[in-house]
Amino acid sequence: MGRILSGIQPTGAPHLGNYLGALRQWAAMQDEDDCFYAIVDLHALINVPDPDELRTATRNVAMVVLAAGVDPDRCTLFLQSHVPAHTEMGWVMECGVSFGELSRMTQFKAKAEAREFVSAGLFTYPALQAADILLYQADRVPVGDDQRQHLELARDAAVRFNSRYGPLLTVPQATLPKAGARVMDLQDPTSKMSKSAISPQGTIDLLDSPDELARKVKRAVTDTEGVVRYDPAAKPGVSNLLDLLSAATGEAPEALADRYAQYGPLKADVAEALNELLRPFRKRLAELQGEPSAVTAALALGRQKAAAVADATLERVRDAIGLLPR
Ligand code: ATP
Ligand code: LTN
Repeated sequence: MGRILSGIQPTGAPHLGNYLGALRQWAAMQDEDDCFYAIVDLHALINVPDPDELRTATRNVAMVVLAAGVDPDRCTLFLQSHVPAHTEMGWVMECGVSFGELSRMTQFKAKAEAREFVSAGLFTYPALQAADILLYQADRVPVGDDQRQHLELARDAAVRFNSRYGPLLTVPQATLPKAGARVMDLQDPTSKMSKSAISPQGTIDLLDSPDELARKVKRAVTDTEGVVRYDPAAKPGVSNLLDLLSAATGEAPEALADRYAQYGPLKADVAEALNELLRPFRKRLAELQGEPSAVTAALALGRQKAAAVADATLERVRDAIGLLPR
């Protein structure tokens, strides 16, 4: 049994990329591994969200995670801010990674460029992420492709810590799904599907109705060649549709491509397969919407389980680096 940790931010509405890249793996791993899943509300502060929106987003994301099949009795689901050890370990990590390392993070560069107010938190964010992971001594971290570089930093931070202070922290590994690790925007298939996309038509919200989903897939940008072929570089739109079908059916995108002569029928099948895939998710979500107290109870239980593990690691870290006992 391995130790797993992953996180999702409570910013905006979760989308199909979050589901295929992360949440689906989260649910699948909980039977075989000891899983810790954090809703990283402290990370969301880097965007300076409106307080009411943050509260709503946090509850909604928790509900979506539960609807995706994450079961609070078989894993630990918690809010990052409920376990103060994250902030303390975050500072330790900030002092253990370099300015140069953080400056090389491509996500920082991309996000900093796109906004006027660049918070210091946006810059140090990967150090807090490393803290999230290392506090739980995670062996594996199920994430989408966009998180690879942050995971490398967490690994480097663990290796450096261990060589300075002794072998205390587990060096984690990223686990990417076979299909769906990088779902692209339907309107701009060279960018990843994102909560912060310019056109909402390019992002499939997990709260979209089946009809809305089908409409967005039908309007997905393709190309004028009119040939169905899997070639992500030359045909990003069509290849993204094939990747989605592959993620939903488990078949290889190249093999799926051979079955279609036109874009219309491919789109129809993608929409149908995705709606079928999301059917159990939507059913559970509707149930949970009727019982918000289930979410509160899950998070209260998770907080206790998470704090026990995180606090134990933090005490050892404090001692190793030379802080006096409290
Ligand atoms: P934003 O889209 O605003 O940049 P985000 O959705 O990437 O935010 P999170 O909510 O923290 O940020 O992501 C949760 C998980 O979803 C992470 O493991 C991330 O790798 C994964 N993920 C995000 N976008 C995609 C995508 N387009 N394809 C596959 N996985 C994704
Ligand atoms: N950076 C991640 C969210 C995140 C995370 C983590 C993922 C914060 N802490 C720990 C895995 C493990 C994101 O933006 N998707």
